[in-house]
Order: sequence, then C-alpha cells, then structure tokens
Amino acid sequence: MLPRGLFVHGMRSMELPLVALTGAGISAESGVPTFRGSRGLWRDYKPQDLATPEAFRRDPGLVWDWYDWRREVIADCQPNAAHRTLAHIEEKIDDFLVVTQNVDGLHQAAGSRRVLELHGNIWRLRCTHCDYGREDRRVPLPDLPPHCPHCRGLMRPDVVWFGEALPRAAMEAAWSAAANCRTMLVVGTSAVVEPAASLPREARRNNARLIEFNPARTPVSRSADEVFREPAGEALPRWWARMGAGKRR
Ligand code: BV8
Ligand code: ZN
Repeated sequence: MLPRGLFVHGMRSMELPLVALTGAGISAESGVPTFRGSRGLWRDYKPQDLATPEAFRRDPGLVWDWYDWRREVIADCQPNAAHRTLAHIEEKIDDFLVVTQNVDGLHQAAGSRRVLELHGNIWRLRCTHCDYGREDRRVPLPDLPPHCPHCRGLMRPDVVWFGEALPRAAMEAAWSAAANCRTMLVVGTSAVVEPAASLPREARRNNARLIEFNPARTPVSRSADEVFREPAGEALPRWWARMGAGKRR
C-alpha cells in the first residue's frame, strides 16, 4: 500500500501535495513581456513607477493607458506548453494547486481551475468608491479612465499594486499550501517581489522538494533540489513526461 500522498508512475514518484508557484516567465513564451530582463520594460515605464496607488492618484489616465496597452498585448497571447502542462497535471493529480503572481489569466485560459491569483487579474476592473466590479475583456476599453456605472466613481484595474496588501484569503491559502506541500515547482519567477518570494522559503522550511524552471539563476536556485536552466515551455512538459504521467491519456 503506497503511503498517502505519493504519486507514482513507473519507476518515478513524487510526494504530494504539489504546488506550482508561477511568475511572468511562464508567460514569456506566450509573448507577454516580463517585468525584468531584456524585454522586461513595458514600453519605457518601470512597473514599480506605474503599478502603484500613488501613480494612479497622480495620473489615472497615464496608468490606465499603460494597463489598456498591456491588456491589448495580452489579448493576443495564447497559453503555451508550460501553462497547458500545469492544466494537465491538475487533471491527473487532485492534490495540486497553482499559485500565480501573474495577472494575465493564461493559466485559466489553458484549463487550470485551481489557481490562486496573488496579485489580481488584469481582466477585472473595480470601483475605487463602491464595491462594484466586473470582468471586462474589451480591448481597447471604450472610455478611459472607466467610471463606475453605479456611483460614477473612478474604476481601477483589479490588481495588487506595489505598497498594497495582497488579498488576505489568497495569501493565507498560498501560505498554507506552501507550508503543507511536499513538492513545489517554481516556474518563471525572479523571486524578488514579496510576500510571494517567501513562499518557496516556506516550502523549503517544511522540507518540501523544490524544482525550479528558469533560464536564469534566482534566489531560489541555491536551495532548489533540481533546476531546469531553460525555458519553462520546453522543460516543464519534458519533466512531466519524464514523470510518466504526461503519456497517460
Ligand atoms: C506589500 C500586479 C505590504 C500589478 C505586481 C524592500 C524589500 C522587500 C520588500 C519590499 C521592499 N520595498 C517594498 C517592498 C514590498 C514590495 C516588493 O516586494 N518590492 C520589490 C520590488 C522589492 N511588495 C509589495 O509592495 C507587495 N505588497 O508588500 O504590501 C502591505 C501590507 C499590509 C498593508 C499594506 C501594505 C505587493 C507586490 C505586488 C505588486 N504587483 N503585479 C501588475 O502586474 O500591474 S508585482 C509583479 O512584479 C508581478 O506580479 C510579479 O510579482 C513581479 C514580477 O516578478 P516575476 O513574476 O518574477 O517577473 P520578473 O519579470 O521579475 O521575472 C521573470 C522571471 O522569468 C525571470 O527570472 C526570468 O529569468 C524568467 N524567465 C524568462 N523567460 C522564461 C523565464 N522562466 C521560464 N521560462 C521562460 N521562458
Ligand atoms: Zn462605484
């Protein structure tokens, strides 16, 4: 009888629960610019300068132009093999959760259902005055900056800006998943933005096995049990196929 929480296929096994922590790098091969790295700049703005409540207060039109432009870029992007692999893992393994820093919605577009969005979602808008919010996928948005149909208040992207607290429920669930997982895949993140960057450390503190998928070194690399120093779109499907489960239909 296998111990609970062991995923076995052929000669390979992996301890469960399994968590995947993803960052902008998993969407790079889909054409979504990352925040850092050579093509990391969004136009010529630093995310830290525009993804803040102060920038929005100072110039909501500029911040909305930036988000509207990002939405237009992302609208043409499709999930890649890395997103699809995580969705396939969810089909095969019950004890699996995706925790993402990304706001592009590509995990859900690939079929993942168990997804924790730590930093919100660029396709949602919310009112700065009342509790009205909606998903709105129109690109470009018909009027910028958008106003609330209920109170005429200014609407904002439903994302977490620098200096803002993460949604409490999502952060508590992510923290608990990191503390209780036995294996964590760390995919496409520079692991510098807190508190998300502390999740791999929390998993490690509980002796989880860390597997990193990133062409570049990160603060996670030195404590990872296994590192795939290559694009996630290539390495993640290969790793999953090597686990043998990629082949099962
Ligand atoms: C908070 C949504 C407190 C918006 C984002 C000093 C020290 C420590 C912390 C701080 C500090 N000063 C300020 C802070 C806190 C701050 C922070 O961490 N700052 C950093 C810059 C130091 N954090 C915050 O402000 C957070 N809030 O702390 O609140 C609080 C508490 C209570 C009450 C009030 C306040 C909020 C952080 C969330 C900010 N929002 N996004 C939007 O998108 O517009 S962050 C945004 O940037 C992303 O969501 C993501 O989290 C981050 C970028 O990181 P990555 O995803 O890793 O992307 P990056 O481009 O950096 O790296 C890509 C990686 O992929 C690279 O490693 C590359 O090699 C790799 N890659 C490239 N291609 C591929 C690949 N990998 C695989 N395959 C490929 N093909
Ligand atoms: Zn309102």
